[in-house]
Amino acid sequence: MDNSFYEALKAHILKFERILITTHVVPDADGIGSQIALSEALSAMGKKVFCVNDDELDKRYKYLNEEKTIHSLEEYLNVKKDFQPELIIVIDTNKISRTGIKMKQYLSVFGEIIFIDHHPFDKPIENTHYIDVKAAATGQIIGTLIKTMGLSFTKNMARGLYTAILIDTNTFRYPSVTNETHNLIAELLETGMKTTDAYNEIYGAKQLCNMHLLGHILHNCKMNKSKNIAWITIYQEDLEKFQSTIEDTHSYINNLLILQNVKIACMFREDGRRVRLSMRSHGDIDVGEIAEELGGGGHAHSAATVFEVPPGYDKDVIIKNSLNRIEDFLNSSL
Ligand SMILES: [Mn+2]
Repeated sequence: MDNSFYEALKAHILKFERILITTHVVPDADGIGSQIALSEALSAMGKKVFCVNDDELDKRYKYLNEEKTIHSLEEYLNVKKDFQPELIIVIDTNKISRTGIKMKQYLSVFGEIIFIDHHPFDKPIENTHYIDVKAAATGQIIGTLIKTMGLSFTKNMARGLYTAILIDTNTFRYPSVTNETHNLIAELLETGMKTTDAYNEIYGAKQLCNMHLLGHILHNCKMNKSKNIAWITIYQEDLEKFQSTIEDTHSYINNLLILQNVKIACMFREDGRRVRLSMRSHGDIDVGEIAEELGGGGHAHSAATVFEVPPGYDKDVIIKNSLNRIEDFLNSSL
């Protein structure tokens, strides 16, 4: 994105003194790391900033929030005192509805809202939606914005932004990774931040039971006849048997992309009366498109949706039907 994008974004934000930064519900490291880095940058410029999310952070992301920069909405309402935001910044999503039910309701009284995001959006509104779909992560946009503000990165900002980009690119594996991404990473590392700290926190904190669950799930991995779609299914009973939670299975899908000729990888996860579907793809296959058709959304190479399972319906039938639609979609894309 050209410089004018960042200059406009910077000018927009710096008009305000009291700023609230939020992200999508069930936030990932891109949202959280971006919130932390932007909040530190704006505080350094003398702004009063609160980072507020619909819910508490998942335990696996707590290490990013050592300084307790991010509050749940409930916590924030208790500690904010007379703080009244003049500007709301929504990060890593472009719809207010994605901030969560409680957050959306709280934000509904504020007029000045901007979105900083890299997800595709049909009708971005000028001066409201600062969207760069080419950015590998929202963390990359925030990193460039901080540089545009003339600030130097701190180690804490670097860890947040590095983790944001690491997670959103599946450890630098997606085609969204460019020279701009790596140039920014180089600057982040100049702060003395250790790549292994981020990597080990995110990927290296598994329990043995979780390793056994991964083995069990991958053992049951399936492919279609053409061997270009691979999928795994994780049922509630698997989680119970291996004393794991649905959060532990977050990155399992990435293992499927190493299969020869695979174009789309799918992971179905049973979550109460829902089935969560995550998809990854190689090459020109845009799984964001099929995810949208199935009621969800995402990027070209990483997308997701959720199916509600009505009473009396069989989850496996829902899985089979969606696989058929994904296969039709793939055949029409090849
Ligand atoms: Mn993102």
